[in-house]
Amino acid sequence: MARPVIVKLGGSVITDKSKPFSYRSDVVSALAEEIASSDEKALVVHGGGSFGHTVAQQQGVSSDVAAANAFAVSKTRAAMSELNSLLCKTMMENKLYPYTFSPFDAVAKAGKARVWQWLRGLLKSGLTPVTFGDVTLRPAGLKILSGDLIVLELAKILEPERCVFALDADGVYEEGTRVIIPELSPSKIRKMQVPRGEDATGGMKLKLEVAAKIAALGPLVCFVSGYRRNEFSKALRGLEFYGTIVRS
Ligand code: IP8
Repeated sequence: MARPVIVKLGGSVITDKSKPFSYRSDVVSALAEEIASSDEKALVVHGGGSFGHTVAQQQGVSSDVAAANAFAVSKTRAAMSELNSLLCKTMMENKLYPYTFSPFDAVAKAGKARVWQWLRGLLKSGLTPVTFGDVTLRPAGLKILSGDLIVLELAKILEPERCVFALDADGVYEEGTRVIIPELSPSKIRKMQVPRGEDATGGMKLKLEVAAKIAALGPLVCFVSGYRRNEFSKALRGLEFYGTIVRS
């Protein structure tokens, strides 16, 4: 089997972050259609958008701050499950057959070789493994694990061909401008000053840190607009696209 592609569908692409619980079925539909019509074996990780992040903020839980009580954890996870089931429904309408797995940390503990074999089996069966940012138990309590970090963990296990991040921007911009940086290296990223953003996780700063680590392992990382389906499709298929590519 060819090496898979990991696709991260950003929360601000698949939802409208300015309105709580607003799912963008038209955008997800277009992206799902592109994945289904490509020959790529894709795994999908999605973010929290106006579902997970809205509740996380209300409940005061983040990737730094542990949940104060069990209610906050269940409430945040319920919002993520709700978004996940909407996304899975849209995928199926576009002939993409999702297999959601969660929580990621339990899976990861099964060991790299077994997870690789398991995910490969799902892909071979024509399924699209799907997972999402979650609330996970860490030594310091129940905190949010961003979908971006899940992409990194999956990249370590699967050694994908590339990781494609569908964003609500055209790629990575030169500081303070709308000028796209076509190519970045891990060392260039380490020298960049990027604000953290207001998410319960790490925003663009975290995405770039993750991209630098993935590219250092070998796979290419593509940052592309999730609203430009043709550019997304090209990035997915390994063709030249409008956006930012990260390679070491
Ligand atoms: O949007 C956040 O995932 P991300 C997940 O990928 C939750 O950072 C639970 C808000």
